[in-house]
Amino acid sequence: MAYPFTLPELPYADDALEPAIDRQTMVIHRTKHHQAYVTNLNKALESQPELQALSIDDLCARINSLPDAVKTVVRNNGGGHWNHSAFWTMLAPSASKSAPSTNLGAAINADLGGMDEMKKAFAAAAAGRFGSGWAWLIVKSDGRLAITSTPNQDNPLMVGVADATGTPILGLDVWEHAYYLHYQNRRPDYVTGFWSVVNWDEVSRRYAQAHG
Ligand code: MN3
Repeated sequence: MAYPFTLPELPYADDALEPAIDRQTMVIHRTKHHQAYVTNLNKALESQPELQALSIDDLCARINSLPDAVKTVVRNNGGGHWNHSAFWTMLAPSASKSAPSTNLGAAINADLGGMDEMKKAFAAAAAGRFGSGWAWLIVKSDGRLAITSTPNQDNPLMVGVADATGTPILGLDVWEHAYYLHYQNRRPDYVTGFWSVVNWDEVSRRYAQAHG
């Protein structure tokens, strides 16, 4: 996946995550907000042929070495494209009843004190992120799991920009555009609803890929 970047289709229907995430929020979020990140990223790279071959992962990981002319716009819009593309796949209808793999479950126990403690720490990261940003479950370079959060559209692939570095395996968008139509100011209720639509099969796949 490299330039020109395109808006991915959802792997489920627009209303498939209801009641946790409503159809109207999903439609506006993907076709307006995510589309704007894709459009602005492509526009920024028009004049940067040497960057056009890079994957979106590489653009995020190399954010600090990008030319000053495009660094900020790629950080905001490339981050936005990576984050949202991942987010859609990390969700699934609650009826799918997925569960963490044996390996991921063991790592959550060993590194984060178990599933309940992990959810508590993740919810605290989501609630504590002032303004707009993301909460993350990541695999650090030493292979251990950690919970973190980032402002705006930063993500943990961005060395020295995000407040922790690693490979995100689960993320939650806590921008108001992600929940305000349905939850208004009740971000903690949105986080609670989120757990019912986490795609643990995908999170487990990302864990296996990141952990080796
Ligand atoms: Mn968003």
